[in-house]
Amino acid sequence: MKQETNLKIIISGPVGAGKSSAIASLSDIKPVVTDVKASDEVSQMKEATTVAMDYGTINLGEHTIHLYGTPGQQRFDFMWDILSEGALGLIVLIKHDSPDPVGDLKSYTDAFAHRLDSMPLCVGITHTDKKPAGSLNDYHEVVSRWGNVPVFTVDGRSKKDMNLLLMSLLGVIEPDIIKPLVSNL
Ligand SMILES: Nc1nc2c(ncn2[C@@H]2O[C@H](COP(=O)(O)OP(=O)(O)OP(=O)(O)O)[C@@H](O)[C@H]2O)c(=O)[nH]1
Ligand SMILES: [Mg+2]
Repeated sequence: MKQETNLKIIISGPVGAGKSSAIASLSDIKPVVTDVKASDEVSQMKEATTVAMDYGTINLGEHTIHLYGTPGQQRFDFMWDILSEGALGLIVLIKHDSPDPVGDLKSYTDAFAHRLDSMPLCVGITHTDKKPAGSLNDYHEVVSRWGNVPVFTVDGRSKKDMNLLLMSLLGVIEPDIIKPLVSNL
């Protein structure tokens, strides 16, 4: 009998990058969300923000991918490490139309740096429909210390885009399991 495997993937990145949207578009189950009405400066940007985590799953036969989204806000950063325990890969989503998106990628990858020597990383640049991305070189440069890290423009609301990004990560972790995902494209 084939061994069932559970793969834990983390999605992190700043407020409004599209982490909750991404988990909702990828998950086979209704995602678990912990969004609450935003207070403070976040309320000027969006109505609700994640305070603990998002959770969704993708069933791939004998493999189950467990997706955990972190809160974007820095004040909940204690959750980032708790959620990352045992994770096999990290997706960082960056909101391209923010004031300093390259700086955001630096600070979010720095926060996970202690895990990134053993945990593959990929990067999704969102909101490029609002502000065209042009070259992604500046983003690539930030993550070059971890080797050939995939950096794609994605829309967090698009299952197709998010599947592609997830596949680029899983291709590094478990190349065999991405076949069923290809049929979702
Ligand atoms: N225009 C545009 N909107 C997007 C994109 N990705 C996500 N959104 C929207 O951006 C808003 C914020 O998305 P969320 O998924 O709540 O962001 P989050 O990263 O979970 O944010 P926090 O939980 O507050 O950290 C939602 O209205 C999404 O529908 C994108 O690529 N382009
Ligand atoms: Mg969220």
